Amino acid sequence: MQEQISQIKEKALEAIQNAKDAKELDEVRVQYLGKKGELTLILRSMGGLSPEERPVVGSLVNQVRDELEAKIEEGEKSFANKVIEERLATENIDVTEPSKKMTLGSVHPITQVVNDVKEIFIGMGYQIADGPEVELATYNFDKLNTPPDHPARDVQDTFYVTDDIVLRSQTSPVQARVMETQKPPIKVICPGAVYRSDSVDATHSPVFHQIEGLVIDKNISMADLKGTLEMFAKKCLGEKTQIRFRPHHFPFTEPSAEADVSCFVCGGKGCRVCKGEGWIELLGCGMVHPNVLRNCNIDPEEYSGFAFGFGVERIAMAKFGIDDMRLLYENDVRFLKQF
Ligand code: 2U9
Repeated sequence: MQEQISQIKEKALEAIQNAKDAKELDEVRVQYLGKKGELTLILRSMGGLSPEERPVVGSLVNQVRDELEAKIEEGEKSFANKVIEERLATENIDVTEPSKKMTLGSVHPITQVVNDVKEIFIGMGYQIADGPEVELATYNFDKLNTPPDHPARDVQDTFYVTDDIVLRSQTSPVQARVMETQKPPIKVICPGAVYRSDSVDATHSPVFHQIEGLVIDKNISMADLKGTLEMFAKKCLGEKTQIRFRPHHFPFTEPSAEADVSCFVCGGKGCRVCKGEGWIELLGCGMVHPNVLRNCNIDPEEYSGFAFGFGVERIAMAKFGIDDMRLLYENDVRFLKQF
């Protein structure tokens, strides 16, 4: 039997030597070392050997199997290297070949306005704050001096999740949360999506974007508000931009105002964008109501502040000459890539 094993070994080594590729090598492995391979059959037939012969033959078969496996592995490595070498010799990369054309996206007009506004206010020392879009009614309304019977709280206007939880209708609750957790001086702007129960048309959407700002410190006055917003208007819409304030009413500010800017398209002469007025409504603003300060644990005897807010879509539409808000949400790249 030992003679037979050494003949199998010689035959197998020769077959390994003559294998032309990895496939032939694998066939050799199956023929000698596979389940029904010649060497495996020897192991299986060892039952007929005497107890003295069995360990000797067993050890020899294992030795030959290890040797053949090592040779086969060596052969496999050599064939794998050959494949790589062949590829390296025949394939080459043409670094001068033009790359595949990629379609580049563009920054959405709403994001462009948000980014511009953020940059301007960061330049004036403001921080950016955000908060939940699903908000407690207390933060969206009560703390902002908007009582339970106020029309803005009607189910016709606001989306209610439960009696006490709403989709925020403004980003003001973010500022209320900032006031509760930070000590003055506070200078923040809060950009984000807000929700109102409006039907979709050219100038309304149930989801739109707002940016609100808040400044709280000692001795903050209406003069600070006017100076800040004038500077913002010039930086955002051009140095020639004029700003004017009209009295208004908001529950969370007193006094309150709306601010218009001279039309940045016609410079105030009257055109399609300003509808012949020469002025474009920009934002709402005012001095933070003492009740709001108290509701957010800030002493109105020690501190005062101003706040403002505007809709991002309205600014984007005026700035880019877009006459239908729905275009901003359709995400048609042919429209978006113009900006
Ligand atoms: C706190 C106190 C006061 C934020 C303000 C406005 C005026 C305003 C609207 C304009 C159009 C939003 O997009 S719009 O619907 N906003 O006119 N917002 S003052 O006042 C605050 C905010 C937070 C704690």
